[in-house]
Amino acid sequence: MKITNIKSYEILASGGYPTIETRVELDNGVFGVASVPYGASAGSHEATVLTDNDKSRWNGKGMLKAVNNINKKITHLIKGLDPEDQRALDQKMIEADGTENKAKFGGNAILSVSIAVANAVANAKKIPLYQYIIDSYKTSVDLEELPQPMVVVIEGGKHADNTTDLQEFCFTALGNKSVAENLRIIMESYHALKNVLKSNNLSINVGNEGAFAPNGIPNNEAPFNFMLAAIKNAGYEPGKDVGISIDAAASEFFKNGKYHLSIENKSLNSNELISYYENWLQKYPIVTIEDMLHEDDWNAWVKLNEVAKKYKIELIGDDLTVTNMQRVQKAINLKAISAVLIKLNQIGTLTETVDCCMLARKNNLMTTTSHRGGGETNDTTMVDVAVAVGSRFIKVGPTRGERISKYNRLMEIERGLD
Ligand code: 2PG
Ligand code: MG
Repeated sequence: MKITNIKSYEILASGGYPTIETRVELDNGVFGVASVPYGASAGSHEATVLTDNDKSRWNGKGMLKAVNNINKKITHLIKGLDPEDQRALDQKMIEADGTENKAKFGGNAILSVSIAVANAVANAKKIPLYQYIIDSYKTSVDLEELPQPMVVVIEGGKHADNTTDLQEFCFTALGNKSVAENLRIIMESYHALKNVLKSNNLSINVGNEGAFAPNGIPNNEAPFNFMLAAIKNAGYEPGKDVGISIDAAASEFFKNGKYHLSIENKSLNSNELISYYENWLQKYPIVTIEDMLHEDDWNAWVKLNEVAKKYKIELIGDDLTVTNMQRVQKAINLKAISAVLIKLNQIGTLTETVDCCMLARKNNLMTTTSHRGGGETNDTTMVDVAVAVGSRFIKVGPTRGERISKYNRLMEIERGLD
């Protein structure tokens, strides 16, 4: 096979601003399409999301520069090449970009080509994308154990207004039920949460990821109690049927060496913040905690990881590790985490994403593959990647088309249709 044509263009992402979609065509007439998301609380070590900065369109958030980089530069680079050599293609784009963080072409540009090529090959071979990833990277994963849902049900931080300082509270699947069963149990609990919030006089508006964003919530601990009540009201047992995961996205409330919890009027140093969290780890059925500290507060991460281990809770790096092998390796060396969040657009190629997952697995770190809060699309590549690398969870919001497309894809895979 040969790559014959590449075409990129702007489409709308879930936040109402553009993102890019790319269509790669092969000499046999088969094509693959991919669109890429971006974050609202992106880590500063992530691959660049190249935007135009041209204030005359989309408030500067247009993506024509990235589109042109594909149509004019990347096309020349990879036209005529063998699409099955994904590693070489990705390497070629990385080298031609030549920067640490894909600032020249844009991580958004490079990733959309990378996954569109993979989709094209999977289509040509008439196999599901996850199967193609398993075959071409030899991930040797056990398909009996699919990733399970980690559903964001309350969101705050940068994803909503006037609500918790912490960014996400999730219902996480427990036990060895099917994806469809776990999703039903979690979504019934999510619907019960609506009534719990209402009866506490809180709004049931939703934030960026389709989770409730209760305006005026009194403190950062309140969501735990609302969530426990919701699980019970739905007829399930917290800690047995459904667990809780949280993502503080703490880099967002860290300023001048302190963590500022604005709804509680508190400013804490790293040690004080760890004690503040430990109180919750003791009390609630928490399964995972993520980005509880600033993305470069390495020493504090090491301390928190020891605390989390005491309670058998997984500590996930997200902004800390940004799906980047160097940062994940550093975290492994320091024993700063026990798990890694995986987002393709944090690093910008399929190959680097899969390599990062394999590095995590070799070192017994569990992975969770995640959606993005800034602008998502209906693209479901993240789900196929999660399946192909054996992620334990996928983290995705509970409502809105661009979120449920992920769960529907996972259930489609579970049904064995694709
Ligand atoms: C996160 C993500 C997704 P964002 O921090 O895990 O929920 O948020 O995409 O805004 O970085
Ligand atoms: Mg996060």
